[in-house]
Amino acid sequence: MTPDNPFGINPRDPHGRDDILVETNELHMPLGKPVKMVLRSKDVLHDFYVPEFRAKMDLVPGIVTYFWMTPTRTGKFDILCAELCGVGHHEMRGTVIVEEQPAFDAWLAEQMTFGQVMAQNEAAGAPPARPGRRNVRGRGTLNGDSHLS
Ligand SMILES: [Cu+2]
Repeated sequence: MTPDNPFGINPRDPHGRDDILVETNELHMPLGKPVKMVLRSKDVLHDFYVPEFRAKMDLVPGIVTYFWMTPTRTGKFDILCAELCGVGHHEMRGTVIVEEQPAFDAWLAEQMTFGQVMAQNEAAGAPPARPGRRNVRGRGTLNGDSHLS
């Protein structure tokens, strides 16, 4: 994981090419489908918290933490950091969007795979693993499960 490869995906691994990269603070979830939140921190202790979910989990540097949930109603929900993590703590906000499967599928179809990002960057002479402007909205990968990193 580097500034030029924020997801830490090995560009030489063909199995990573179909990973869908979502670099945003907007987290989409399909209604009624179980989601595994896989959480990592690159710097200090944080805490992923969505009050309406009645669930939160620490993000601990060097450890992968997780929890499972199944969204039961559609809507937009605030994501908060529930750990006083530093001077940027008040800016650590995001949004969960729980939507019906067709809306989720349409959103997912707009996201680029790692292979597409590498091809786009190669054509532009940019670092191969760096998501382009189209996807620069936050952090996370989605490939079956949802991940925040
Ligand atoms: Cu914080």
